[in-house]
Amino acid sequence: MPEPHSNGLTRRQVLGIGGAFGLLTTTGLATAATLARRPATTGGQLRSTAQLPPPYQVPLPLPAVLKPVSTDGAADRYEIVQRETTAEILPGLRTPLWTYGGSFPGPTIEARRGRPVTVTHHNELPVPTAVHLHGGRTPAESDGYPTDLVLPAGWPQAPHTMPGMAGTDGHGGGMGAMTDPRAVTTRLKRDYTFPNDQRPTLLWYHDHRMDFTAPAIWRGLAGLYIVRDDAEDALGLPAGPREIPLMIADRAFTADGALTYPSLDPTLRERPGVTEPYVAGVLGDVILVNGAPWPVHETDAARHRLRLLNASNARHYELEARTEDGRRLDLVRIGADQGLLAAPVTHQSLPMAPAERHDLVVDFASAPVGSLVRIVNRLGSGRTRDVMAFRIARPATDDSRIPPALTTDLPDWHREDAVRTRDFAFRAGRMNGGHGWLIGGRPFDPARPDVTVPLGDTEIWRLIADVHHPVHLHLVGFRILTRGGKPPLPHDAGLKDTVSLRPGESAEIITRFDGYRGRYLFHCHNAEHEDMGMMANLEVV
Ligand SMILES: [Cu+2]
Repeated sequence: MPEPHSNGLTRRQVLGIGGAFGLLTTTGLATAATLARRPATTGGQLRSTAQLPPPYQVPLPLPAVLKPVSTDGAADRYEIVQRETTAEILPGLRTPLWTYGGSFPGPTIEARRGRPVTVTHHNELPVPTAVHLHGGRTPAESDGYPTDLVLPAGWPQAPHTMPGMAGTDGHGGGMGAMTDPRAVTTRLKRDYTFPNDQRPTLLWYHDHRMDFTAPAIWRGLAGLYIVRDDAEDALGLPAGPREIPLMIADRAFTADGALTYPSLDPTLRERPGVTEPYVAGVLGDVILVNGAPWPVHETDAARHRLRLLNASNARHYELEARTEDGRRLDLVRIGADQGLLAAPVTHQSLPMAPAERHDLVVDFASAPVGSLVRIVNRLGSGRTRDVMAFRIARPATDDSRIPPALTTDLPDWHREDAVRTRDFAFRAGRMNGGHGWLIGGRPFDPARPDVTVPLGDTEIWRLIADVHHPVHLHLVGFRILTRGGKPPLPHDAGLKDTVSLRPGESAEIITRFDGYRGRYLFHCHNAEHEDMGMMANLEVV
């Protein structure tokens, strides 16, 4: 990792950025021509052999809200059993899944700001797991560090050695034998406590096991988590049945309905990584929303609050809402990854990288009753252009509103507040003789300190990418200061926890490292990149 250095553009910083670009041209992965094309996505697409349904036939499922097992005292307690099951995703076929509580997506947890939640996760899956609440301001012991594993019954106890880490080689191979003396493993179950001392927003929980996060999420280990507070409730935004969470994820299916994924070791026990065509990311050819293929949702001709999450491993979207007569409805963005914007921003289309969230209000009042409003992905082709549709079933009264001022509690960090600046290059490289994805030239090593920050310090991080890399910081939200050396784009507004770097692009972000001391992470949220090394330690001291 580069040494921290004082603020201001030094000669060394300029050379550091230049060096990153210099290396791009030698990897062969991101030549000048590739960068000029700005490929819409990064990864290889699997092809389903299952019979796929036509679009807009399957009803949109709404994930069940989990009931607490107790609400006594100062916290709400929940239980989730991680277990294998099957579900009907494609009509007439059963799909084996790994689930939180028997469904994909897992059950939604509804939390109130400032009221702690404890979730006891029971691992009945055949492999170790770790649960991370993405976007959570979470104490380190509950943050789901990738070696803080919950071991299933019968898994050999080896607290200081990563299971299956030894003897990997070749393309997409693992990180070689490594140990993590700080790992805190548990057997069968673990309590995760979330203080919810944070701005209200849509979070998501997902598996974060070392080396195997991507296939575990692909098999179904993802669920929604919503933090609310009184101030947001009082805004008069569309609510109740007109507030709809939408978890978008692509998958691919074999003829018998099973998920397909190009793991080198399909048991996910020994050897991490994917086969060569997919090392840049795994894309599916079926778009699921809340676990259903190209679903349709019948609703009122009124304003709706759509709470979008891109839970795909590697697929990027650029979303539009189109009426049957070819109009694009306004996407009024009211919130980012980390909660409400200061004021709404109207978009015609919105890009969405893996793990990003958008909080939108869309008004269906102008769509004729009986017509469809389609949500389409401008970056898709063929069937991956379709995402889902709303069928406008009935006229309706609408007393919702979009206040011109949404919140005043956004952090107000300025460049001059930063006590240091750090540079990180996210790019392809060699790892254990195979293909890897590196931060600052190095693959992830849980035992190596990468970034150490005193609690309360404000820093600017300068990030640069070769191909698409959605960069995510645990613990903190940040603001985007610049993108490609220019002011941020309209969709960069608000408090973020994931910034989508486009091919060849740099960005500057600013954050204050407050909350909790301990061991956290930052990483690429292309899940395949993450599994193949693109992760680093962030220690708050
Ligand atoms: Cu990446």
